[in-house]
Amino acid sequence: MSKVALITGITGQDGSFLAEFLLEKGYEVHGIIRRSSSFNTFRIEHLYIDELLRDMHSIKKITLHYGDMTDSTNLIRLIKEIEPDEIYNLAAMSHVKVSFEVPEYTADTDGMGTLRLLEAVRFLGFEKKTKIYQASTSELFGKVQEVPQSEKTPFYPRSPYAVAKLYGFWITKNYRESYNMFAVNGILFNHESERRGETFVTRKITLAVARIKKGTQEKLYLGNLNAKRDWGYAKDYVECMWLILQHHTPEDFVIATGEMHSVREFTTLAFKEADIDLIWQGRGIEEKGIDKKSGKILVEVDQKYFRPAEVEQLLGNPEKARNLLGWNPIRTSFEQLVSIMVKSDINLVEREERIRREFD
Ligand code: NDP
Ligand code: GDR
Repeated sequence: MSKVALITGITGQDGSFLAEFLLEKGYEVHGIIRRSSSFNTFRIEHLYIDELLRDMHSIKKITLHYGDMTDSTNLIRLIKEIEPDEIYNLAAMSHVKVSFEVPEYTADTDGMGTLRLLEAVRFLGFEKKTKIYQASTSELFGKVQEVPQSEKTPFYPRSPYAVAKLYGFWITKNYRESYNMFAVNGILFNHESERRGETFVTRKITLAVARIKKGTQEKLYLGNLNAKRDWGYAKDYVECMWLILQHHTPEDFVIATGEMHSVREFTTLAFKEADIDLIWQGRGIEEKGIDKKSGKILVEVDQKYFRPAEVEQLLGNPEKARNLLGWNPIRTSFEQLVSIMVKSDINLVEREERIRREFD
């Protein structure tokens, strides 16, 4: 009998990689998707299009269900039907800056949503059957109290998103301690990929680099170039989610590379990957990234991308995961990550251009 997994947020970056990973492991995978006026399943299309093939070869098994983290009866009904061995709670309003615009919705989805899920499992009497992974975040550390940050570092959230996730973290731990549930937090530092949402800084940069290279965009506007992050590759990180649930005791883990780079460094490297050498001139809001060869200004700073409260730097200490889970923190290096993303976006822009020309 194959194990059954339920993934909330299956249409997101991590959900799509995790679904692939679990299918490879022979799991029967269920995912919750939201009703949307336009397609939101492009990251997992290749998995459920295989449904016909799956029946022929009886290998892959993925089933999608409509639902929402704000709807507790829906969650109860789905969990009752699916009877999952493992739940991965990845659904969230995950954009830090946007959370300042929609704080109440963020609290409802990211904070209360986690409670609804835990409570559904408890209400159905699945405490002993169903393990729960909660997608916690390095944003919990926010205004950092020590460097690098580990499982023992105190939290200081700096956005409505991080405060909502703080509730998610503690309620997961509380249900573990109160009801003896296998409910655990993966405190994941930033992880990126060619499937990253286009408004997160790394993807915004790599897509702009590809468009500038191909001549379909003039400039890239960014916010805080000095912000530093511990950036890993999402495909490597989903394995950790699974490993955390396979560990013999329910424990929380920090997942990070242990390396930190600035937004400016990421930008310079991304342009370099497209054979454009950037030089930086000016300071603060006046800073500009200039093409060394042509002298053209390619990057400017725009105040609108700054946050009301910023997390200046995050650097994780992945020692516990390395020692207890056998996790190799840097499977894909920073340079490889930037290269994967730029190459993928150059291919994407070329494809878009070909299609546009065909229909012109
Ligand atoms: P994405 O933003 O790419 O995906 C978020 C997913 O949540 C999407 O499938 C989205 O659906 C779904 N979702 C949003 N709101 C709701 C709701 N109300 N009900 C049901 N589903 C909803 O995030 P990532 O894949 O990058 O991240 C996965 C999780 O990990 C998130 O919880 C995030 O906060 C957390 N995290 C991410 C890190 C990272 O660096 N990527 C680091 C640490 C934590 P739709 O497609 O319809 O919008
Ligand atoms: P983050 O990711 O806030 O760390 O949250 P994001 O890529 O949005 O920002 C990283 C840093 O870059 C700075 N920045 C910009 N950010 C964006 N989005 N757009 C810009 O133009 C820009 N210019 C500079 C930001 O100020 C910030 O300091 C991500 C999300 O995936 C969360 O869900 C997750 O919990 C954390 O990572 C870990």
